[in-house]
Amino acid sequence: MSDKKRKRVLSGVQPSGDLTIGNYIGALKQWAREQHKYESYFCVVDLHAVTVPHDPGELRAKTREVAALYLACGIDPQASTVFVQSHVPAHSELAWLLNCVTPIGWLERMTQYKEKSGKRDKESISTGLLDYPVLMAADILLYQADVVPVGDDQRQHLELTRDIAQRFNRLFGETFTVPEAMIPPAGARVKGLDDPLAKMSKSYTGSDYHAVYLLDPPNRVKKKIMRAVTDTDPERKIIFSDDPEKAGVNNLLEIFAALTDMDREAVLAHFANARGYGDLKKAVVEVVNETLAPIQQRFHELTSEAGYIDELLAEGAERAAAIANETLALARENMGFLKPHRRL
Ligand code: ATP
Ligand code: LTN
Repeated sequence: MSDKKRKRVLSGVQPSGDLTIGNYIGALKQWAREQHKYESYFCVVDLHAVTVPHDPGELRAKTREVAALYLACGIDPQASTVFVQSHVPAHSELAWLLNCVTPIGWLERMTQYKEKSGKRDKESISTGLLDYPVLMAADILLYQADVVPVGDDQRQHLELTRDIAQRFNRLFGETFTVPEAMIPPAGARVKGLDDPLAKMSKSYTGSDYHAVYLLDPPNRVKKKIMRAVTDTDPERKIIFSDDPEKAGVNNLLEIFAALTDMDREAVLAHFANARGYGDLKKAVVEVVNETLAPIQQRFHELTSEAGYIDELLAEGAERAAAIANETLALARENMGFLKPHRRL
């Protein structure tokens, strides 16, 4: 195994739509905060984005956009390695090796697979959708990552990654670091503004009022949040609560807490004198817009310089491949693959 000086972090987002404040709170905000403590790798997981039907032109555009948003949200490309998953072929190859040590029952039990394949018939879902978590395990294990910062919806995939790593190590000898998930204290599962029982998700297209996107202008942010579903509680109680009836208010409070880094007590004190849900919503509009303004400005600067992002991604892929190829070689060796040898 490679001798690491600092612990490693790896995480990724799919270029499968416009990034939401759920992606920011669950993932990017933590990445930016933690990046200097670790040797950090942040990947745009384009191979994951083709597990559901996609448009090729859109995929290319979104891949660049997501990379630019990583930087706009505070990832420092000097300190962290930013790259595109498909630029490092070791991801696909390790996924194949891991496929062959992963029982299919483990994949069939995954909640995300069950939800995404749910009501559709087997002729219309790809094998890739079932195999998605094995590719994710490859992403993580290739970098011998110690820590994986993700939203709560990825907890189960992280458990599976740990199971795969342990099984491989047991079968073929110590090869992979067994990683830990890092889930944020607030906002680990931001809910849809239109439906506070469902996860806010970038690929959901059922309503214009579901998600706030990182590139939404301030007036659109305001419109969406002011229309957010709350409840008909006659007392208009502004409280954190697991009660499904209060899910809308709880979601707004979670977003507020995550973006201000305030704990629950401080948040409740802040709203102690609020007059109804209108005040709560206005306060959330304000912090969301304050968070997004510098991100959007930086995004426009980064993307106005032609070729800058592509160059950075090419450099990132070289750095990433150096680590990934080392792990892949070890996995191949331990699994018993013959190396190619030429007679001199
Ligand atoms: P899709 O709708 O295409 O499945 P998504 O919006 O769920 O996408 P992913 O690319 O699957 O986003 O996830 C990227 C990261 O963002 C992951 O770490 C995930 O846990 C986190 N994340 C996504 N949605 C939320 C959310 N609503 N709340 C908190 N974290 C989230
Ligand atoms: N499955 C993740 C995206 C993802 C990922 C990863 C996250 C793919 N590979 C490696 C962390 C580490 C999701 O958020 N849906």
